Amino acid sequence: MQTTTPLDIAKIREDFPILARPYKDRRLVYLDSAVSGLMPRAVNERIAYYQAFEHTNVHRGVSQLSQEATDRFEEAREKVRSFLNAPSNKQIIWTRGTTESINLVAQTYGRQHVHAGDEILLSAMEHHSNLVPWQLLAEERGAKLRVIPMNDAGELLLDNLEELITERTRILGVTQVSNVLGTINPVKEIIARAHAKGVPVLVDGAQAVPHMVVDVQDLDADFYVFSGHKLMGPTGIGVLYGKKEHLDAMPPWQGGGSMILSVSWEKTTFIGPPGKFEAGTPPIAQAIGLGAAIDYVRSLGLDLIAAHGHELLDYATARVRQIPGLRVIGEAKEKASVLSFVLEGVHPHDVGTILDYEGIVVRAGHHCAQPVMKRLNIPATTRASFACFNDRDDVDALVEGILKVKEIFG
Ligand code: C6P
Repeated sequence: MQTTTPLDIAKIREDFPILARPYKDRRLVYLDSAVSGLMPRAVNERIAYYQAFEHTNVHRGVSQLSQEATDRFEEAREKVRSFLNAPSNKQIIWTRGTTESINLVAQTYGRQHVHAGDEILLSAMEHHSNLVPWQLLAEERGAKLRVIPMNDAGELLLDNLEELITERTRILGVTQVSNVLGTINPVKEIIARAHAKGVPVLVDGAQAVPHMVVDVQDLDADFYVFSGHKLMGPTGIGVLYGKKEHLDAMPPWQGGGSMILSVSWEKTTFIGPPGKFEAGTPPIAQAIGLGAAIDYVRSLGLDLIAAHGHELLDYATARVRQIPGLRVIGEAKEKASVLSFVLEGVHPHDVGTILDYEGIVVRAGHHCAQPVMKRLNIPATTRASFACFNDRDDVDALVEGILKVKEIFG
């Protein structure tokens, strides 16, 4: 059954070859886009074309081939710049993913600014990627992590934010969308309030970019990070956006080729951003693939994708709520299309495994957010996440699958 949003879901589904493959002798019901988006044919084809006809190294050669590869690579950077509405493509740094982007900031900006007794403020719903790098830094520096708490619905408690931001706070890290709860955090407001106290903010956009239009200038984010594979691009590519004044002042992270002005045994000098942070041969095909993914989502329209996701989330939430013994985890007023739940008497891993027998791919576990599990006093959840190619049939299959799980577990 189609949704009522203007996206032509049947046509969109044809863009994803994987949806046509048999899975457990059934129609593949992919409800795990929050772990990794499926790649549309256009992205696969763009990568294959690059590999077959355009590939060599970038920023190194005098050949036309090398210039062409460099042009395609830099065009992809420009697509990311425009996607985030960053002021300059010099502020777009390629990384391997969200995790690497955050580690880069922690180990450069963080090491420059965080010293003994300082504080790093994070939200209670951070993915391990926006927690562990800061914890490593805090341990190294003798600094302390502080936490913005959340309520049982999975909403950040921001009333006392100004008290949590002290004169020792050196950076605030917050996810725009929680990968477990689906909560959309008011990052623009958080950034304004942090800035009022002179504290820069890193926004983890890993789960936001597939669901909403992001404008880093409007947000006034100091750093914004995301992964290509969550946006229907390939794995192995991610993005770090940073404000110019931060990137200019930060030291390089890794050393090597392509990031230097001059090297001697005595001293090395470096080029400016983004090259300063891109030592070695970059993930060229992956960057070009991410550019193609951005073209794809923009051709559908991010606002239409968001509206479709909301409609499916509302439909799915209403349907699963009718299942006795099922509890939705994450009931924030503002949510992206992520639906976590627990089923009384059945471990989420068992739920996920049985759903998989039925051809329904979901994620089960702590979702790399153990502090969230601890806060909500649950070991894990089962999580369904929706994308532009999902329809109500997928949700209905999920509901039938859950009923089957209940049948098996009595
Ligand atoms: N979340 C999920 O199933 P990487 O692995 O670097 O591409 O992304 C890490 C990451 C960072 N922040 C958020 C909010 C995320 O959701 C993720 C990845 C996946 O929820 C895998 S654990």
